[in-house]
Amino acid sequence: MKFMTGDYWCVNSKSFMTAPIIAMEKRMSLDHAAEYNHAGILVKPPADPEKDWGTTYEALRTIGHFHLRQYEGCKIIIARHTGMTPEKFQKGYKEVLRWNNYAYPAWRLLLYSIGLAKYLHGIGIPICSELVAEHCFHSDLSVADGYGWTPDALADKFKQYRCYDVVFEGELTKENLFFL
Ligand SMILES: [Ca+2]
Repeated sequence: MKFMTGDYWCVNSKSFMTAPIIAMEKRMSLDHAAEYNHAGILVKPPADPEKDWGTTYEALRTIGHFHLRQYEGCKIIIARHTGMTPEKFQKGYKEVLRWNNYAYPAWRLLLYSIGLAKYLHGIGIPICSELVAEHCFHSDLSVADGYGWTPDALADKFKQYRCYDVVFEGELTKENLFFL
């Protein structure tokens, strides 16, 4: 199996929010480049080309479980922490499940735009990429608690840190997922 439970992904979801988020990420990123506006966790890997392509846990309008196929045709990067195990995944998953069904804290995007997201997080509802980073933290695979991470910062980390393997980067298509 190419993909595993506990893989993380970032996507350019081509939504109406994609362009403003990416513009903001470019301003925040040390490399002044960004191409991904959303991120999530792979809970169940893609198994059937004719079905949903696997289950995600991610922060959309609400935080919850969705399916990877919703990003068909979008550019995606899927990466794996070299230390990820089923036990570590479960440990982190149990923690981030406390956000299940919470509404997306859209107001925090404003904090990102003024550079305060790392410091102001109220009761703590994470945005999409913070949910991923928080999972990583509770899986004992990161020392950062997760707040302040953008999808671009995650993608840069996946590509540059030796503790991550990029399992796939490219257009999310049936051919690429199942037949490459
Ligand atoms: Ca960047």
